[in-house]
Amino acid sequence: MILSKINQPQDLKALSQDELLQLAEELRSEIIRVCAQNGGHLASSLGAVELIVALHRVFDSPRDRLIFDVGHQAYAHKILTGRKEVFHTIRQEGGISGFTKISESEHDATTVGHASTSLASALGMAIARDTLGQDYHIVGIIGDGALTGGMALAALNVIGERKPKLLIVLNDNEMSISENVGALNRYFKEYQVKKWVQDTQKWGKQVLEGISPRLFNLVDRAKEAAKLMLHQENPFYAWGIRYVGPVDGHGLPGLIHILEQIKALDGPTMLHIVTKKGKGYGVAEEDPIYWHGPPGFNPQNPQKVSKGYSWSSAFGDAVTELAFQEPRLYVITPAMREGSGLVRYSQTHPERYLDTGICEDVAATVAAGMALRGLKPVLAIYSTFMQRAFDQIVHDIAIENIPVVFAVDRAGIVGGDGATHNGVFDIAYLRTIPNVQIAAPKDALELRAMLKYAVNAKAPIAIRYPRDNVEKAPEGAWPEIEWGRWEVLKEGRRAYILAFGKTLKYALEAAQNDPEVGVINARFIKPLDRKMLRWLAQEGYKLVTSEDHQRMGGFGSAVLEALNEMGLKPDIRVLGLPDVFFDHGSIPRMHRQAGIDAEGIRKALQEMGVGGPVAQR
Ligand code: HTL
Ligand code: MG
Repeated sequence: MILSKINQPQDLKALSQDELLQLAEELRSEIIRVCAQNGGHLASSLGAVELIVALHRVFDSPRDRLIFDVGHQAYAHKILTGRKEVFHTIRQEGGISGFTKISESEHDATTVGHASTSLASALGMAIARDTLGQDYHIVGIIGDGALTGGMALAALNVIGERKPKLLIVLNDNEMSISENVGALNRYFKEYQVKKWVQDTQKWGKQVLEGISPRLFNLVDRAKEAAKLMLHQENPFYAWGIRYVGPVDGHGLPGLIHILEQIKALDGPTMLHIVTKKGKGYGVAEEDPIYWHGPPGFNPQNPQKVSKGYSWSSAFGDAVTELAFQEPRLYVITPAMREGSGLVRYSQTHPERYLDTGICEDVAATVAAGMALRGLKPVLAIYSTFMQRAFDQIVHDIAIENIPVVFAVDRAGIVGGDGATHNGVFDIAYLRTIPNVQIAAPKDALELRAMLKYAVNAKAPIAIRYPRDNVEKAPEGAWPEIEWGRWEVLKEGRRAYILAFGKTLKYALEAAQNDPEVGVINARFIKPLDRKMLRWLAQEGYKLVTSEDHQRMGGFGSAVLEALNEMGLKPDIRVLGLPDVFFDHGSIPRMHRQAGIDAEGIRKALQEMGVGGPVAQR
């Protein structure tokens, strides 16, 4: 085992070429072994193994800064930078993060999880280095998917103007989570790769000669050739960025050689490498979409497992059906077709489906444009990624009350992906925006009712639901919903729990067999059901609100504000997530820790003198 000898990246410097090749294979096995146990971003990390070995061989981390985009492809980097003993804890509670994280290792240049940040971070660091008169290398590593994001493209614009010494590695596997989209992607795929340019510029020749001519062709694999382009017509030249590539991202010796050459260059350089997502693991190469981020599996006999019927599937089924009734309905996804449950929709209604790439901001304003000109846009978006579209929601949508429907998925704590992916701010930031309405269904049937209402409404409406499974609703069922009205699920003599979405099940558990405690499905978060709230307060019921969302500024805050405005002062406790970031781990355990589960609700009731603890009943 070579890996047993590697504790720090410097240990790579002494390895022979054969040992480096063996190390890459050992890293692959370790990544597969641990992903089989814990689940994780398998295919992306397998595709970046040679790149990461080459980078650590040529550069000198942590002095040199390696900046990964998203951070989900950096597993080999984690193993090589002192974390091999804890690698098996990845994404588990108390274990290491599934992404790069500053507080976890000095080798992690940034804390990430969201896409398209690496180039801006690299630029900032390069400016800091140059301003402070320091001397080290900065490498931004960005996927072809992440390069579809406006942040990345806007950063290139500044990089091309300021021209700091900086290496950008474009790790192009032609895949985002699903097939990558966009004109730049098409350019790489169709035009540039076909166009054979063997530049005769001086150093280009040197580079060419140095590369073992590995046989490689992206478009026509039968055509064997080593490909290196150093080409003036490349679009990055227009930006003032030197472009080298495309080169084989799995040819380790060639990669090391070319990185050594580029290292000496001044100004910004983009090295375009072509990789295969899932490289080295048959099933992942064949189906990189499923194996992008699978749950655990048997490494000897890797099978796809059904993750059950999720809220995302419930949304996907509903919107697919609704689109038959609503010919102007149009669905937009910012690069999350699978995660948002839209595979079936995209096949059933391809003419009313748009994947914008990883750019939630653009997706939101595109939706606004569609709505202004007669379509009924539904933007399927994760709560955490919607943070990227805050200003677009304010400025392009809400000011003129433009009817865009937001299907907000992964609302609440998400588990293994951790702090970067938790969807725990959306209520707080949406509810302060005038005109925006927020609803949260209790089940798949209510989701259908809300969706149908929202698609025909004259206002921006967000419908939020969690990362969880849900019972399937009957096809063809489109119940009416009384918009803005809460629903009493269980009557109580002395107290009511106000909950919605995921915390409703905790509320029902907390109230079970206790005639004193009732439960209200507070499915409208904005506007609140003030009528019912007034009645509850005036009747003297004690109230507990509970939400899988930050307590600050969330649903409970909204209830307190409304009571205050109405001059009512019931005995009330507000439960929600505390003012900290929750890392990766088990969702139920984090809910327990935050005190929003049945136990926590029970405890709050007890403090108000209602009922006993769950265990005693
Ligand atoms: N939107 C934003 C702002 N950030 C993220 N991370 C996503 C959506 C979701 N997402 C990923 S990984 C990924 C997406 C869209 C695809 C990235 O493709 P890329 O890398 O080509 O950059 P590859 O997987 O190696 O091909 C995660 O949330 C992990
Ligand atoms: Mg990719």
